[in-house]
Amino acid sequence: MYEIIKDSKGTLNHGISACAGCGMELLARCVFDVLGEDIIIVIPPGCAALLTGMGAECGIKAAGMMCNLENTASTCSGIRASLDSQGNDHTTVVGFAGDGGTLDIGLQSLSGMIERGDKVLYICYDNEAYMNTGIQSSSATPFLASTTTQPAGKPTVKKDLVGIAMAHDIPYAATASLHNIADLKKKIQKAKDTDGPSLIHVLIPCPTGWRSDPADTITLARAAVNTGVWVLYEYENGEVTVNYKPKELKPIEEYISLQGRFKKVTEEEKAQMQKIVKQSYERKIAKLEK
Ligand SMILES: Cc1ncc(C[n+]2csc(CCOP(=O)(O)OP(=O)(O)O)c2C)c(N)n1
Ligand code: SF4
Ligand SMILES: [Mg+2]
Repeated sequence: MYEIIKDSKGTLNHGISACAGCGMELLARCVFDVLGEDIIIVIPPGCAALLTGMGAECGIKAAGMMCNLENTASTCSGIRASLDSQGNDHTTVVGFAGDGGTLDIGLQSLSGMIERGDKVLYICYDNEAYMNTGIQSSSATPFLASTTTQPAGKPTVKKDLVGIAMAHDIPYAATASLHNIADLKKKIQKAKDTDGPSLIHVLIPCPTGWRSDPADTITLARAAVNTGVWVLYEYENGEVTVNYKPKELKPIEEYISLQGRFKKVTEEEKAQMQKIVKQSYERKIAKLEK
């Protein structure tokens, strides 16, 4: 049996084995801060599985289980159905999965969960690749980022997860960023209080996979928003709110120069990236505010 370290503060113990500067760990601490211990957390294989601890010690002081990579959402749905049948309407069922487990292999399971209207809080921590198995590209990997499966840079752009959830008319969905913890926590609370499925998609700087300085994790999260790479918005009962619009977009250079995964990008490619980011930002804002 696993032993829970009881003297550590909060629902997630200190001393777990994520890399220095890991954004996923910071996000997990925020999630547990808001949700407390009356939860059942479902985590698929991936870096978040590290949170459960090492050896005989368990890192999470709450109920949970590890599912398969492809079925986080359907596992959550099954747990919700079981709790409902026992008349339990107070325990939050939360899925906590990476981009590979969400935007690729788990997408069908997530689509079913949203379509059925199951009351589950689903959080996608998006570090933009299959990090735990050695930095392979996923459909969340951005244009021209170098990964072990696409060392010359990914030739296509990122999938739009919240856009897909909006197409299901999900009751609540939001994007969030680690540089604005107050906004992130407010969204987790709103998602928890939603009477139906909810989704939060968080961009997660990952020093190991992005080849960035662990000290730059928050700087990168902020730069993603200020360059227009990451847009902060919410979809709530059919209404969209754009939470933040930079007065003027910062040059993409401020974001990519801090990351080794963009080291091979040429000046010509950089100009192409800048054009794509600006166009996609403007299109997205126009679509969301229509
Ligand atoms: C069906 C299946 N295929 C492959 C794997 C191997 N695998 C374990 S973790 C992982 C990476 C998951 O990537 P992501 O969901 O982005 O999480 P991250 O590792 O980035 O935290 C993979 C491919 C698996 N467990 N199951
Ligand atoms: S590889 Fe990235 S996401 Fe995984 S534990 Fe390390 S920093 Fe965190
Ligand atoms: Mg990932």
